[in-house]
Amino acid sequence: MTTTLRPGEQDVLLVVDVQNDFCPGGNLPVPDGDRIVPLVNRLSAQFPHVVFTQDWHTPAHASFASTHHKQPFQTTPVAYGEQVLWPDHCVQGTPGAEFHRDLDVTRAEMIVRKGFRPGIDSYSAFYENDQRTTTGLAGYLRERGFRHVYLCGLAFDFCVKWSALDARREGFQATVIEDATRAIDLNDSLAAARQEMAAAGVGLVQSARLAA
Ligand code: VGL
Ligand code: ZN
Repeated sequence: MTTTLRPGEQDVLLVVDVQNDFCPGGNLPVPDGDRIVPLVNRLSAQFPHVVFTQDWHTPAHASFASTHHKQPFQTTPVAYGEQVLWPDHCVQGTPGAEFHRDLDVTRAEMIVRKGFRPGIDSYSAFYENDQRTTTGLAGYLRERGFRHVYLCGLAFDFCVKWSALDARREGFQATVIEDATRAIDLNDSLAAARQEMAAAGVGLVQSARLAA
């Protein structure tokens, strides 16, 4: 028998990148990305505290294939390692960067924007891809007294994974609510993400575990 999880004052729900460009019809669609929206809304009503992230790139961002005159989904070496080159997505101020229209953000206590430095990508809500430039989220969460970060959103194998790993690195407990995520699954990135998260002590639960 598994126990029911009852989110309390030390728990925060982190809703990652539920934006138009990551949904079908967007520029970097995650398969069925929009299907999680009703569940994410339900979860954000269940948690006493909710934080959202928003991928928020400059035009001609370094993570865009077009910037390098390359095809999307290739990788290229950059100062901080290998960078996957993505289709242009979540450009600041464009419709693709907006939250999905049905996403309920009314209970957002904080919205973290990331990836706004032209030369560096940021998958994680905590650190940009150089793993040193901070978004300030860890300090915010600590100052608020949170101990346990629950994650949902898009995409499981990129921004959710990196955020969960960095939450652990920053000393938080981290649990991904799996059915409230969807994956891109590029070159087996889904299986790799599961392994990396398990090795880092990131928990994986289904939303049914949470008290209604
Ligand atoms: C994401 C690729 C590029 C994500 C963001 O939200 O998972 N993936 N930018
Ligand atoms: Zn991005």
